[in-house]
Amino acid sequence: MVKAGDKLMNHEIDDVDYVLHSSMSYEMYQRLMRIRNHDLHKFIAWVIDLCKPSSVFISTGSPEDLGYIRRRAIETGEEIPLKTPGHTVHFDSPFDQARAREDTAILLPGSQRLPFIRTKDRDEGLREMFSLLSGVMKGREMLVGFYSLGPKGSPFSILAVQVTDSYYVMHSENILYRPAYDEFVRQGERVRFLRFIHSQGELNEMGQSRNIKQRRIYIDLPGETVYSVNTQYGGNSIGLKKLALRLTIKRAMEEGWLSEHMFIIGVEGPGGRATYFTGAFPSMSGKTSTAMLGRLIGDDLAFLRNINGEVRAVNPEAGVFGIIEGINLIDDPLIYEVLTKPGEVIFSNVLITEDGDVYWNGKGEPVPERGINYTGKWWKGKTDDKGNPIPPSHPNARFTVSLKAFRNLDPRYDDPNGVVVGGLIFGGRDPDTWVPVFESFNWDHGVVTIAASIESERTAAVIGKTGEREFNPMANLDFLSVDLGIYITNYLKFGENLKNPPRIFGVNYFLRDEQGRFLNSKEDKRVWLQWMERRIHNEVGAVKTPIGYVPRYEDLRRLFHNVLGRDYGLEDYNRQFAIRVGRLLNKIERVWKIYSEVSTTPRKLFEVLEEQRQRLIEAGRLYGDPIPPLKFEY
Ligand code: SPV
Ligand code: MN
Repeated sequence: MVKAGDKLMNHEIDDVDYVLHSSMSYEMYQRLMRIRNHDLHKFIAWVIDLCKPSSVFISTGSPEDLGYIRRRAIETGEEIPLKTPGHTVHFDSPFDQARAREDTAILLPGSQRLPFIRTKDRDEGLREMFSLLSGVMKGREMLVGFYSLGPKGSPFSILAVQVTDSYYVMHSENILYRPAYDEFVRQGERVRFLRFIHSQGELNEMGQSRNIKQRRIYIDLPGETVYSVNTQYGGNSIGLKKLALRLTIKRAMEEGWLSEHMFIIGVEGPGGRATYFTGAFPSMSGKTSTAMLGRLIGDDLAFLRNINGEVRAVNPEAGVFGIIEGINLIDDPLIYEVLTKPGEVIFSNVLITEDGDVYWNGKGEPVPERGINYTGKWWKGKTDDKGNPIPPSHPNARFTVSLKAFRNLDPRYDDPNGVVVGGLIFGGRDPDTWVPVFESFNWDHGVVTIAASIESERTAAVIGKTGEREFNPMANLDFLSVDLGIYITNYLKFGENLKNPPRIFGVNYFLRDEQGRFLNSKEDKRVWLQWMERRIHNEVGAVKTPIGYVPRYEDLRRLFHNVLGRDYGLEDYNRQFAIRVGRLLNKIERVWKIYSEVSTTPRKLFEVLEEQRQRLIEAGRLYGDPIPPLKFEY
């Protein structure tokens, strides 16, 4: 067992130069030395000393270096090339197909605890981690990559270093993030950077992490370091994605901005104008499909800052790690095109067909008879140990691709000043409570009753049973690294200093009737987006209800005609937009209870919830339950 002394904990090591010199080629050493930052040198030497790689590759992000990583990913079998040029497939272990909540923890000193967040004693966690990482890279090459979260040279952006022994992980990051070796060289001693250390650990004969029981993902806030071991699934291994989010949320709290689990899109309104929205949805709840309806800036993460009284946003990422299940030519033509044309795409956990192509669940083609998937050889009717059918691809199978591959990319996706945000959208899988689209009365009301109150049925993006209703404020709960009450307080404060705060909207694509049938079709969200776009420009009125502003029937009827070319019946409107008083009151009760157990919850939250409760009770007394929206028009 490695002893975790202070030196080890603080990434300190003697003989930095000797370690660096003796563990890598002169060429690699020079690449590292070109960055004049002693902290960085110390850190790299420290990881080498701990993980004992047999060689080290320092990536400058040049086309040759990117090509080297792509080639090695194939040579080592981490990725399998397909017949379409640029396409490869990576397989994770059957037990490593999604984010592993149980194995992920924020390290905190002593017995500190945070509500809803898995925490672990820092000393204990680091000791365990160092022992798992000790010598883990023997016989392997250690890869070091430099990236910028956000456009290079932007006031929003944060630099990061990834160390990994997986070519697949680095290949993914080369697609998903902006290479920034030159930025490190330019900033030298001034660089403050996030640190990510990953090892896939021992592999089985299929090249999958074998020691899943020892899978650990530990987030060390003071050192701005995340450790990840014995896992390959992107959400656990790609440091700059959800692991970095824990660190950037912490920084955002300290500096008064927002680091969010949100897409950023431009929605085209009349005359071709673009109005920018961010959108937060729990994974697999319509986020990507909504993002694709606009001009794309980002599909998953956003940094939001108050710049001169306006909210501006940038995407820390430069690519998409998206869910592939159900993507087909009819419903998602833009993504389908990207996934079927030649170009750099990493598929993960899909089926490789006999002719070297890919198949995924819901591709809109006949299911192949056989192929290869994450369980090895696959055939129609294959079952697991418990006799459950194994589908061709995993429900959380993914694709990794550059944003530049998308035809609907917004021209301002790399703007260092970001785009002005007109509206924030929040949604979840809610069968019976929220209406399909509505707008809050103001910032605080939206933050509290919409964003901080999201509940959603669990999906396959997380290991565990699907379908259960889970509380998921801002769709960001899985990634919180700070106390929930403080996170909410920061959100409310952020709104105080805005000259023209963005509107806050709630959406719900999953409303069902008593028989479990969806009340809306998939394409209805196009109409909701157009309604929100018009609201921001004060071009449509609304019905004032106890939960906020709801669309007027005549506006929706017009929009359904213009956007989808179809009728929208009054009956549908009344059913979809009914105010479900009892259910809404129950929801307030659930949310109230949760926050009342968080000691740092701002008083404002309870005030806003209480006002909403009173409005609902009063409306119920006057009009019963549910209340057709027309009742509120007078
Ligand atoms: C999500 O599950 O929210 C994702 C993929 O975007 S992951 O990287 O696993 O978080
Ligand atoms: Mn996500």
